[in-house]
Amino acid sequence: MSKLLEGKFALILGIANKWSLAYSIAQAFSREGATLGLTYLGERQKDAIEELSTDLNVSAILPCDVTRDDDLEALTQSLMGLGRPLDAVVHSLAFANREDLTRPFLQTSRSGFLLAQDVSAYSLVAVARAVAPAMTEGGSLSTLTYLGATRVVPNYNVMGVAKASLEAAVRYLASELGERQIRVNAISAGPVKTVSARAIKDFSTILDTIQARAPLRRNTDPAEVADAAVFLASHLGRGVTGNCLFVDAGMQIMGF
Ligand code: IMJ
Repeated sequence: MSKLLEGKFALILGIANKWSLAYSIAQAFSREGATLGLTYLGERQKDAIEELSTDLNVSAILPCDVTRDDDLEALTQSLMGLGRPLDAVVHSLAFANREDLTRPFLQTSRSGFLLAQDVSAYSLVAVARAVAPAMTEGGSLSTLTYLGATRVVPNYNVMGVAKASLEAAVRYLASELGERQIRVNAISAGPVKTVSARAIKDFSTILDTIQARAPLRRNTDPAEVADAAVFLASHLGRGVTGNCLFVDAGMQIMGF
């Protein structure tokens, strides 16, 4: 079978370690023939990403702290200097202060709220603006979201509000970038045991509940999320923009 991303160049932001959804996505993109650019945050992630990239088809590893405009400007310059159009971008980043994911939402500070919005939602807008000039032949921008954007999930709190903002940003960006044939979508993944999720109180109980109640009676495999990202980045996804695709074993449809 021919590969779905053969000849495409994709940028993936958000690999921190081998459990990252961004890493599963990078593996699936490589399998489908894409050449990858990866970004990292800080020196610790640089080493991790260099090690992980050895069995991937990686042509560029670039620093990018999405809260720094300088980094984003440098990202644009690096991409423009590669001499080939960028076809796909995956944004798989989020951060909130840990105490804002344990205290009551009512106690969220202004600075904690703004930090979550900056890293987890505004960053999509900033990344879209930084990468669009390199997407000269159109392309696909996908981000990762979670059910807590639209439903109340215990402890998700300030991240839920940030994901709501992210999902709205997907629609506004899709509307504006459509004329350049750039599609913008979100993938709403069911809970996956990443390092981000392990820190969460009662995470095992959440996974058990999904296994018992989700239509597919199991949890979400990162490889399923990655394959949905392949679809969106590929020719097969050409008619899909401004959308949120749930890859969650069906959990999202359940009322009880
Ligand atoms: C996060 C918090 C509460 C409940 C949660 C999650 N559930 C799931 C997550 C049910 C699945 C994971 N998730 C979808 C996230 O978006 C996580 C974001 C996150 C996690 C941390 C932990 C460590 C930290 N800051 C964080 N910022 C964002 O210091």
